[in-house]
Amino acid sequence: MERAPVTSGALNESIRAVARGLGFDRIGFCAARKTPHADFLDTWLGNGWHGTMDWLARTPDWRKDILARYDWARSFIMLSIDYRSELPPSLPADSILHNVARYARAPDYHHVYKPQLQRLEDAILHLGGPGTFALWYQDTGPFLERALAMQAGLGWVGKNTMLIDPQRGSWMLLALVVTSLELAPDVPVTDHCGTCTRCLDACPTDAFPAPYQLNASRCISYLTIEHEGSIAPGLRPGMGKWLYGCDICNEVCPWNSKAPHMTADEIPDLGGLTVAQILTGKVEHLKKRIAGTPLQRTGVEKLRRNAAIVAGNLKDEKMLPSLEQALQTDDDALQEAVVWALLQYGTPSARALLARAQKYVVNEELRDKIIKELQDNTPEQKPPA
Ligand code: B12
Ligand code: SF4
Ligand code: SF4
Repeated sequence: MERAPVTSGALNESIRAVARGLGFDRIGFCAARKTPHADFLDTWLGNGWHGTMDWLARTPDWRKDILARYDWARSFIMLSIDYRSELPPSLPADSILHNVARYARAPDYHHVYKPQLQRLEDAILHLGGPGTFALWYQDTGPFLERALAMQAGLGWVGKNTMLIDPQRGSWMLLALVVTSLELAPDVPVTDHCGTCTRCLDACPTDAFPAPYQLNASRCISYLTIEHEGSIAPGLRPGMGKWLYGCDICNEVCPWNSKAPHMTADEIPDLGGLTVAQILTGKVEHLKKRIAGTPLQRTGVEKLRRNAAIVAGNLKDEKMLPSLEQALQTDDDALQEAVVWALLQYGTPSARALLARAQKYVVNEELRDKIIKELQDNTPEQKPPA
């Protein structure tokens, strides 16, 4: 096809001004070509580090090099939006927002930024003139967004694999417009991690096999949001309090001390829910409460599974009635997670509940596990004197 005319930096500045006016916090440009570490994706997929996220393995060639998908692509306009989302001090201690990753404590960003991205795409088509192509994407497109954002000067990819801005840290979401316009590229940001290893040391499930590499199938974010079915028991204790997502490798990063403080004035509707309610609430009611937030895509079933694991890790006696109620389900995966949780408590009240559980548990294997556990660990009764 015919190439769009080469443009000067003036067009960059016009696009930058429009994007800034639409509220994007960082705007950068890079060429639509393979990034230096793109081939690492093949190793990553080959190792099975994507777990059950099969959609990531569908179009690796497009992800690595967009020219394999759009032969007209010449440049990327890389964009970011800050989200830090501190919790308001008035938030009740049992609100699930304490157990939800920061980016998800708000309406789903996939919907929120659509109008601005569409307006930017329209503006680029208008500025480029006839023959220009431009398409916006956020998160779900076939792109290595962080690697591209690094090329476009938005930040560097840290050892925790996050894109980090040396001025404002990593609490940001990314988006892009791919276009046929040849735009002057920005200068990539160099690595500022130095000898630091805080994120690698802090990860509770040892999800980093090496710096800059994440085995997603061990990551709490993946386990709580994406993973289908039962979660490997060996990974459950590391999941701690996390019901949805995980922020630990961002929280510990020293570059985030520079991030702007952004506290929501109002508690989002989601904030009124508790882990106990996730376990016991009516499905239809819960669906309404999580509608429009990122939790909606994960769904009530997986959230309940996660809630049982959180209860098992926190061992809060007040959660026992909710666990008992959650046991009375025909969802095998949930029953299994609840039994696991009760076994973590190791207290007389949890054991009493397990003894009653034999009534509800229909899965033979699980029932045998409970019986064995009760037999093995019941203190011997002294014979009467
Ligand atoms: C799949 C996915 C996940 C998976 C896998 C994450 C992963 N690290 O691969 C899971 C579910 C675990 C996940 C978790 C999270 N995610 Co996510 N995720 C994605 C998604 C859709 C694709 C990522 C991908 O392609 N992974 C495959 C690997 C191979 O690619 P990569 O991580 O980009 O890795 C590159 C570098 O590490 C590099 N590399 C390898 N070796 C080396 C060596 C050196 C020296 C260098 C410089 C680079 C380098 O090679 C890779 C390719 O270039 C992107 C959106 C997108 N389309 O890009 C969002 C995205 C990366 N996620 C995002 C977020 C916010 C998160 C969470 C913080 C959410 C949360 N709080 O729970 C966590 C963070 C966990 C973490 N430490 O990464 C943001 C990141 C924003 C930022 N500031 O970086 C993105 C960009 C979404 C968005 N549009 O904003 N995510
Ligand atoms: S998000 Fe949590 S589990 Fe995943 S790599 Fe970071 S610290 Fe580890
Ligand atoms: S915690 Fe340290 S090593 Fe990890 S990303 Fe931040 S600066 Fe880099």
